[in-house]
Amino acid sequence: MTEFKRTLCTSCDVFCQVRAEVPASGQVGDVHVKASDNKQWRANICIKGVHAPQGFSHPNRVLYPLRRIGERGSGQWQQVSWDEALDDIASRLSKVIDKYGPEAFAVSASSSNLQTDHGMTRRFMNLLGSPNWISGVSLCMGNTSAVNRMVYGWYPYPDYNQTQCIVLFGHDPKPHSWTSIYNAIRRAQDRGAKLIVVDPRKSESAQRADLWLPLKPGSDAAMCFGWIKVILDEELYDKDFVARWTVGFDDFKRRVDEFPLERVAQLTGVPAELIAQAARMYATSGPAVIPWTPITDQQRNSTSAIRLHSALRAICGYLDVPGGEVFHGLHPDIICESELELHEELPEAKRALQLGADQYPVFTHRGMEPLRQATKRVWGREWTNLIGGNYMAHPSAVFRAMRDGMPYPVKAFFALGNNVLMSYANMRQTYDAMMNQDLIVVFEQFRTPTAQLADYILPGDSWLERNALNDSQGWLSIVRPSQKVVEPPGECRGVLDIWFGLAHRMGLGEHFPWSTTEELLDYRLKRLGMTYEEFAEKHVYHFPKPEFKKYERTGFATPSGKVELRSSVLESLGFDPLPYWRDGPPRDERFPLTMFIGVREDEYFQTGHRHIGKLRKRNAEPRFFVSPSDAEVAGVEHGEWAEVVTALGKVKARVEVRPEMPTGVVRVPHGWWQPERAEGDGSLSGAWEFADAQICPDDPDHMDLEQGVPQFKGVACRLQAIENAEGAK
Ligand SMILES: Nc1nc2c(c(=O)[nH]1)N[C@H]1C(S)=C(S)[C@@H](COP(=O)(O)OP(=O)(O)OC[C@H]3O[C@@H](n4cnc5c(=O)[nH]c(N)nc54)[C@H](O)[C@@H]3O)O[C@H]1N2
Ligand SMILES: Nc1nc2c(c(=O)[nH]1)N[C@H]1C(S)=C(S)[C@@H](COP(=O)(O)OP(=O)(O)OC[C@H]3O[C@@H](n4cnc5c(=O)[nH]c(N)nc54)[C@H](O)[C@@H]3O)O[C@H]1N2
Ligand code: SF4
Ligand SMILES: [Mo]
Repeated sequence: MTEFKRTLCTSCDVFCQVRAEVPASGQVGDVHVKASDNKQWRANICIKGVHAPQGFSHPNRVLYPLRRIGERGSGQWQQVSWDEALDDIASRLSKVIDKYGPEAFAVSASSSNLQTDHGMTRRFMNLLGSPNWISGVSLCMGNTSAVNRMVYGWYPYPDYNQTQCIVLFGHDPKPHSWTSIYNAIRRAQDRGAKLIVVDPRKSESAQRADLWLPLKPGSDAAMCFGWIKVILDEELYDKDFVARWTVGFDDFKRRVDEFPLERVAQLTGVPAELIAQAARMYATSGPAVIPWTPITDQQRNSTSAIRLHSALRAICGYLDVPGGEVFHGLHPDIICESELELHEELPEAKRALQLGADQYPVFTHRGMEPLRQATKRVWGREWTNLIGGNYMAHPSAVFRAMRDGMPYPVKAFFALGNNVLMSYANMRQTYDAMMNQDLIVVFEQFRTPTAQLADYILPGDSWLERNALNDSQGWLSIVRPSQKVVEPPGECRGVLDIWFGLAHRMGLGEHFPWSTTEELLDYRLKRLGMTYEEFAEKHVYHFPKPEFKKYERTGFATPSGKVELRSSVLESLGFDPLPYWRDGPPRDERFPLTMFIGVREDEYFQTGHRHIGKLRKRNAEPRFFVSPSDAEVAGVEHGEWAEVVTALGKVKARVEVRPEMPTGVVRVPHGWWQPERAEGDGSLSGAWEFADAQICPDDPDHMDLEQGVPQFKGVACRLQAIENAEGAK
């Protein structure tokens, strides 16, 4: 009889539950991945999930630990055993620490690592004494969680099943992009919920929306001010909630009054009447939700925009109510990752050394410190790390310390399931930073451009080859098991083998009393009195009884215990306590257009998957989307190779003339390189031609003030034919 396992797909970061057929051969390439038949969770699956086995059985997969033997980046490797690799890594890491201190050790981790490391990366670093952990979640949801906590102490999740109105600020889930959210939105619309889409482009979601607001890229914060102005002026807000549960309303209202609709219309390019209509729809349709969106995570006014989303939820009374946005809290009976991370073990003096916290504190230890007591009061723990997005160092500051040794040297760097070089702003800086390291370890499945610069590549297992538990990194109190389907090929292993192996070699063994992933999973479940195996057999998901309006019992986890429309935390960090609008940066006539990075591609997750034949066939090359008139002005034709240039650099792709693109706006794709290209020729397999990170600036003018997130939406650029390019290759 055919055996199926219940597995969570982590080929992207929405973690659909799928059914995987166990193959007789035991080979990952023979696994069939199918939609789950679980009625309550509904069937969610996309082409990346279906073709994952093809990706994991690809001949280029790294199956054994590799040690660099030539120059860094030369593509010359020697296969070594895990023991040899870990012995040498432990010895070289110890040398760096002896010479420069533990803070000279930095780690960059992705969502796939966050899903599988059960807090062990932070645990190892905290015990060692390094605060310099960074992640792509600093510009995707992790930072949203940090800002949300400053307003009302936690990060809520939309109740799609009962909501009456959904507002998408740019976020554009599609059948093959964040499939489970796409399906949840469709179901909500089918039962009559309204959909409002705020997007410069008529996206797929915009085409299905009741209202579409085509704003200028980067103007989301201004748009929110407009909505709130209407809601306050027309008294559409929840006065009782505001009176009882918010602080700073009068100051907040005065700030909002600086945004009459004519001004907002001018800042956003959307007619005042349409803005007012959307605001009324949001405030009066019944409980409404503004799902998380990466758009406001990646803007120059990011902190203000996220705070204004939070304020909208609060003043309309949509927090922690059915159909609104719900505070899940932590699962009471499962040992959470925050508990395992041991942030309390990192000495105060080391926390103070966290890179970038002086300038951009929001998601760092310094930014989170004022919330510690309140978090304990409401959620029972001083240290809670939501979406892995709290207590992080600032990425650009870490790369500068790696490159320049300032304010102190960082000389050992680990990249865990993260194509670092291509996944932050300013790729040249990241490259220079990596070239100045004594030790680079990359934990990967493939020889990505980042891995090509490593001293060691350690081969990682895949989601079909491991057991795991998932609670969406603390966002949900719903815990789901993910069952191993086949044994990993070659010597691929989980990330825990790295930390357990290094801890034992570096004198931290007593803090890592587990020898396998399963032992750690058993430990996490011990309060339920079940082993992992029993749990995974018995439960598709496990959650405590939902409770709404928990704040009536506990208050909010902010210093005042209320929703802080005027933020005491941001004020204590030296920032404007109210949300604001910051104009600029000044226009430069060399760059007449505006670009945004985004519109995720169905076939790939971020920088990955381009080696999978069936997917690559559907989508072979990177594409700019351009309006017909901009293509004409730039003198480029549909289908031709062209460049987008910003003040920082340039990137190459084919021109795709698209009628839905607004004039003046260019879409640049994220994450392109060519895995089929040999390594070692200096091109980093095409990353130097195609990676968007080359044109994303991280200077203060292009960064948000409080978090320092780079502006990926709304950067000045020009589009040009390749022949005319200055310094073209
Ligand atoms: N320039 C730029 N930077 C960005 C973005 C952008 O648009 N432009 N987007 C940002 C966003 S929204 C996000 S979410 C982040 C995403 O950042 P990440 O989630 O880190 O995504 P990638 O950088 O593509 O790296 C994923 C790598 O992990 C490897 N991998 C996948 N699964 C596993 C696994 O199970 N084990 C191991 N060991 N390795 C695995 C893949 O081969 C791939 O190389 O990037 C952010 N950074
Ligand atoms: N297939 C696939 N699915 C994915 C991913 C993937 O790589 N591949 N990545 C996942 C991840 S990590 C993320 S973060 C999400 C991202 O996916 P989405 O949340 O959908 O975001 P994007 O694709 O970056 O851009 C979506 C929309 O934002 C609009 N936009 C551009 N600039 C602005 C602006 O300034 N304001 C507003 N309001 N809108 C703007 C664009 O026109 C576009 O329609 O997708 C997830 N889903
Ligand atoms: S949307 Fe696709 S890639 Fe993402 S978790 Fe679901 S099946 Fe996997
Ligand atoms: Mo993301």
